[in-house]
Amino acid sequence: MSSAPNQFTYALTRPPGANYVNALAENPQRIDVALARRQHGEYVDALRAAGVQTEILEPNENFPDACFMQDPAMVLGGVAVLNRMGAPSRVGETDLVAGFLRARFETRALTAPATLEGGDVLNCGARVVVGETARTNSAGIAQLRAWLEPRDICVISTPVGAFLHLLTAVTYVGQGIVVAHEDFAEHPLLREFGKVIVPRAEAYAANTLGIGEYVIMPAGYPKTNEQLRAKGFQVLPVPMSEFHKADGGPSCLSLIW
Ligand code: CIR
Repeated sequence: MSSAPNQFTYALTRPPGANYVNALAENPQRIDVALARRQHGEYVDALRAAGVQTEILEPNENFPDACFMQDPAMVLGGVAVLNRMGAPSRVGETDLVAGFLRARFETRALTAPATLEGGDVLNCGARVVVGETARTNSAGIAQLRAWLEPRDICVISTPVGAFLHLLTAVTYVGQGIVVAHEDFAEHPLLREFGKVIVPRAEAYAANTLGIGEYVIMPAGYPKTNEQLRAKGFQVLPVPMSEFHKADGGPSCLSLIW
């Protein structure tokens, strides 16, 4: 297990478009797009406060979930991985970022029958844990492993159960510490980590974004916030109600490296 902090320096973000009202959601609710855009602005402010150079792309009106930039691609071990989305309505999102990444990184693209979404990839530096979910299958995990293991990144996989993505249940905030939903916290793969345990009543707060000494988390979850502060992190709470409605949290809104 790595005890290094999450040293991210650059993030790509995309504010929600007008069609964000049609985003995928397990329990659809009415979304206030104007409020979502203001919350996205506060999220970008938090990234910048944490020292991350943050690029803001144009909203995309063809893909309602395109603000969730974590899922269609990722940068791991210096390689940009172009994912193959498991959600049919999101498949074209990878093409929206492929050109940007190809111009800057050596890239690898997942191919059929693989599916893999960034929300299933827990990046702990020298170790990556990948969730097997409705969005990410064993072929996707095998392709990722073949690219990362020669770069000395160990890829481990695990079923995730009832959560949408692995990162809905647990996020890594650096320094050997995970923020884990209490129903996932005893998972054997998390045995070696320090833990912030998120009580069921604060379940949404298990998705965070750790950047160096900072953690961006949803506002309104005091028990999780307090535990993070007690571990020495500078907590940046951001109102996220309109992203919660579409099952996305702070990590989901950035393609970060
Ligand atoms: C979806 O269902 O794909 C979006 N509504 C939410 C994606 C959240 N992304 C993430 O956890 N990385």
